[in-house]
Amino acid sequence: SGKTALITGASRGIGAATARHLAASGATVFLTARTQEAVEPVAEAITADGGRAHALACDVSRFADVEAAVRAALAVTGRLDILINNAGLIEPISRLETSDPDAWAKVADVNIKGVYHGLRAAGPVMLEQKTGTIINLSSGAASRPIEGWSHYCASKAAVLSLTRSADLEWRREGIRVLGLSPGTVATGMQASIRASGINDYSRLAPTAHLDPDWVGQAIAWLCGKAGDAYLGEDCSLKDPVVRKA
Ligand code: NJP
Repeated sequence: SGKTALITGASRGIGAATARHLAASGATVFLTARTQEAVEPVAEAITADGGRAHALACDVSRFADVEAAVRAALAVTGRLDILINNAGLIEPISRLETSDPDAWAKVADVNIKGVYHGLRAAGPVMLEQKTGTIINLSSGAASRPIEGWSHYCASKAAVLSLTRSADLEWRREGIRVLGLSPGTVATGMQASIRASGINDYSRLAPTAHLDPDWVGQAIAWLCGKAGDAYLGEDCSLKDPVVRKA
């Protein structure tokens, strides 16, 4: 495709699968995670398969890290076409009355501020290019409470709200901002949810889990669609409050 893509949280799970599929479609991919060691093997495997991949350390809860990752991509290819704001976490899972305020805030730092940091760092570059696609990983948990998940549910609702704000401000400028809520995906995140034991998952058959590879494929497919292809998730976008030019 000749495009440049930055994927946060690409050391495993949905992010790693997305990086593989974007690279297979011809994009140069920049994979990020908190440590270089965690993300390097994924980038190396993509390169071994004939793709163009770079590994970067980037903690999305720190704006300077995210800005540096965007600058690193620009230094190599001179552009940024795709940003996948995928990094996220749910631990620790805990009912509100016993939750640790610092741990609760950490989930907000990564899941909410991390997405904002991606938008803030990539937005000016894409606005200058007048083209770009940003996909933010939200969750079905955005619209329904799950016991012990208050931090995660609140953070993913915020991701949808941020997605709407960015889409409202930037769609006319040629930038698509999409929110994706994939459902239950068989990754390390699901393993840690089950290990917490707080929710009863006994009624959920293992086949109900999506393969992260399918989700990565779907994300890469969305990124390959023409710039005016748009996937909305909320009819409230029909009547956006738009600042008069
Ligand atoms: O998660 P997992 P998934 N800065 O745990 C990274 C959403 N989602 O693939 O630094 C930067 O396998 C971490 O890297 P490392 C979900 O909420 C999931 O399941 O090496 N990166 C790793 O690469 C999340 O937003 C399901 O630990 C940070 C990655 O994030 C996204 O999909 C359902 C970081 C997490 O890999 C990916 O989830 C759904 C930080 N501070 C939405 N902290 C599902 N799995 O069922 C963590 O609807 N990472």
